[in-house]
Amino acid sequence: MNELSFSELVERVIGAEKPILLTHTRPDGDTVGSCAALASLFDAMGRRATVVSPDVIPRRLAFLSDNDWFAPKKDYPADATVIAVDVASPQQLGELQSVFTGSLSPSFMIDHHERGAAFCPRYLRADASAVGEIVYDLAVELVSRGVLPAIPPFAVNAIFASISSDTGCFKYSNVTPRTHRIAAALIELGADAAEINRLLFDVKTAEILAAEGYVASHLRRALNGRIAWVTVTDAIRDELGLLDEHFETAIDVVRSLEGVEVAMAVKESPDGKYKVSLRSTGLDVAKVAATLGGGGHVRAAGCSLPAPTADDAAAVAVEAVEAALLA
Ligand SMILES: [Mn+2]
Repeated sequence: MNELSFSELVERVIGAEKPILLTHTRPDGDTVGSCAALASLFDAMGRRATVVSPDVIPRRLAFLSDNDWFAPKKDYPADATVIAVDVASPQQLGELQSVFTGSLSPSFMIDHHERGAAFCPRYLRADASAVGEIVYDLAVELVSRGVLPAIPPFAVNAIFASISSDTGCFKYSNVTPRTHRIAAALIELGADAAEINRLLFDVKTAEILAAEGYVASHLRRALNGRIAWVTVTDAIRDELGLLDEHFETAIDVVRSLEGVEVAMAVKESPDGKYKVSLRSTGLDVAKVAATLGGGGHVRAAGCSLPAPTADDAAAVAVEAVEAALLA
């Protein structure tokens, strides 16, 4: 699969008729925010975009997705231009893999995952904290070429949200001076930074707080506390009356424990496998995840493990992390 240059990306976006934007599974603020921003840019170019997500979009992202672009569609035009956004591998398209195939196969992808697997022509910028940084450059380029008079206010906010989301509110190691420069430019353009950050990080439903409470009281540790994890099974979710989406911040609770170098959340998936999320303070967990069939970033990665129980899946992941920490 060929790698696109930035100008090739710009040409493809300008040439995209009937754009369909695909998010990745378990959609986060970057994939949703970047799709929303792109939809807004297309809208300003007089083209109606559709965003399709393989999984339900979390309610806290409703300020990005509660609009017509994200409304469910019955069928898709055969001549649509399908664009995968922040999707690192075909597996990350989930059930959309079987929908967007043949004439509806993705035309190109926009991504920032260094160890991703391209499944169509790709524009990749691994130094971007979020796909939102790329969408910002795209928006600026469309304005400077006169394709757009200005970046639409909705896109300004959605790009800010995508970057803030993937940087943990500008806290993670993926933040660069450029990340802050883009954020500053977006605030100058009118981004409501305080409100977006409040919606993304300070508002939690009672269900999410209940899930975090469960996680905080069920932490497991290994290697003198250098590794910590929690397991979340269907049975536990049922018992607590909670859904998978309520455990999205579980990994953040685990990683906040003092002394933890690698945090993991092991969650039972609908496919019967166990989805393992990994966060580290320095260890290359993308490498560890790759040995287990997954991928991601140096300090944030994941994989999906077949195992009889959550504890078995956790044991496999803990062993791999231990080996890497002691290597
Ligand atoms: Mn991302």
